[in-house]
Amino acid sequence: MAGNKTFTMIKPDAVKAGHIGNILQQINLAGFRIAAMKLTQLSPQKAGEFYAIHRERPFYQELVAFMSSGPIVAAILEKDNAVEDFRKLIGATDPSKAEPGTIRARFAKSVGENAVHGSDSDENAHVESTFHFAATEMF
Ligand code: DAT
Ligand code: MG
Repeated sequence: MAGNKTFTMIKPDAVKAGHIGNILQQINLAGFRIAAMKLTQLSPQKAGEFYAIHRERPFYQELVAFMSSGPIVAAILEKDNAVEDFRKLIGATDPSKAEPGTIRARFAKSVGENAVHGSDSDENAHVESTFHFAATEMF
């Protein structure tokens, strides 16, 4: 059975461009409840750990530099079938291939600076949530 939580980040490009409010509104209108949330900034080391699964990919250094370049909004979102439904809401990794109306189609600049993160499995949603939040910060 699919879990009911996913983890997201509004990435530095979208925070810088002033899109926090519009992105959170779209998330709420799609039926997700915010179970945890903070404005924070990843150090290069923490960004490297978060994306360790991609360390052999050619874009890893660029990804770590970008994700630590400015503040992000980290959040845990709750809804039935959260992981899959949130991946649909954000659209494809490359915004030029994202369905019209998805968060990445609306707000992302490029495949590297693509506005939002969404967990890709229930297991990773849990790992990523506990990476960013203590139990006392989850509601
Ligand atoms: P997603 O974020 O859709 O799960 P992913 O897990 O494959 O995508 O990659 C993680 C992030 O790495 C992605 O959001 C942006 C960056 N990235 C992926 N492919 C890239 C590429 N070809 N060039 C630059 N950055 C890339
Ligand atoms: Mg991914």
